[in-house]
Amino acid sequence: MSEKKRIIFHLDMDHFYTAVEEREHPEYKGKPVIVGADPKGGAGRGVVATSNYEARKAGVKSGIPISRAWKLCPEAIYLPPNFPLYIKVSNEIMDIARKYADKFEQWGIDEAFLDVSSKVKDYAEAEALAKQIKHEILAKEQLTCSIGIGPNKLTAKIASDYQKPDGLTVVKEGEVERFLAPLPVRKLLWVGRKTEAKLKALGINTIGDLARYDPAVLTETFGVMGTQMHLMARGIDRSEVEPRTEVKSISHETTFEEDTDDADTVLKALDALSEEVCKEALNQSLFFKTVTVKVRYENFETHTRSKTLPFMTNRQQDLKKTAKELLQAYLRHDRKIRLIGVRVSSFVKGEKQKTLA
Ligand code: TTP
Ligand code: CA
Repeated sequence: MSEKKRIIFHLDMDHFYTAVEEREHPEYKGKPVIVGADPKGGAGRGVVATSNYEARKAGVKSGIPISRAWKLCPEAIYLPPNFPLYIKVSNEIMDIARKYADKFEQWGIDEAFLDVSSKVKDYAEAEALAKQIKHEILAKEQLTCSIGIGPNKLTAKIASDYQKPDGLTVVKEGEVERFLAPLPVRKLLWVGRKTEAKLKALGINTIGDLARYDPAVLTETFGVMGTQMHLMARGIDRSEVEPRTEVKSISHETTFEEDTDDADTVLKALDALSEEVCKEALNQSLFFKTVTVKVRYENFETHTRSKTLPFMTNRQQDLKKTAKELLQAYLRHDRKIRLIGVRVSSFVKGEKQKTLA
């Protein structure tokens, strides 16, 4: 049975939070801009959410401590995140993109997959359509995005990242393996730093190295993930663009003013985070099943633990209890904690009236 040919887009906004800030404040244009925790003159303890390309040139990127950003780029404009604004802009962009697709899947705040298979008859038409989407977003929102086009989600996602900012990369069916081969394995979805190190130890650096590797050995070493990785390296991905509730997870985290091993302080902060997360889930009428806590110790060693509940909930007491259970193992007298976080996921969209529980 021959499979139906698909054409998939992945759209990703360029340096999203800082791009929105630059749009709102044209005087920031051309200067390094960093959105994240308060740097407090170098003593701040949170992290960078994102930075514009000028700040990236100085080495400042998402996730690094804000104190490090301050060292690298003290002259940057530092801004706290304005989530309500980013969410509003995100919704407007998604509404623009959605209408071009047969099937649409929002992925995070500033990314989306579009299945446009029935809208275009070949890759030339696909490219023209992508230009039209980019044009409409620029005209209406004064923001640029990068779009990747390919025969599946995996290829489209990697292609959107290939030329940034304001990029458009087309990878036709039949060109996928050649496109992927020279890229580092890290570019494959789900390949984290630990897996990357293990692959390097096997002499696998590029996606091409992985594609040529004996799949039996990969499966033996990495289990199901090894089989999956080998398929991905060959550009094979049959997953569908799935319309779903836009939000995949809701999370909040906090960095303590001082590293602490005081259980009361940590648990109090954990309760406050659980309350914030629950409020957001309620606002969006979402019920969750999976709870994850994150702990970062003073030496930056970071752990996460999750639990999937046997029921859907959006009640504060359920989240508080589960988060506490998960965190217990990390409360130790010999180790101080720097940061904790709470995340909920596995959502189901609820009826409005049920959310008042
Ligand atoms: P990304 O799409 O990963 O990054 P970006 O849009 O800032 O930059 P790029 O041009 O490379 O796509 O994330 C989208 C937004 O999500 C980003 O603007 C800020 C937020 N974010 C965080 O808050 N923390 C993080 O660690 C990351 C990676 C992103
Ligand atoms: Ca982005």
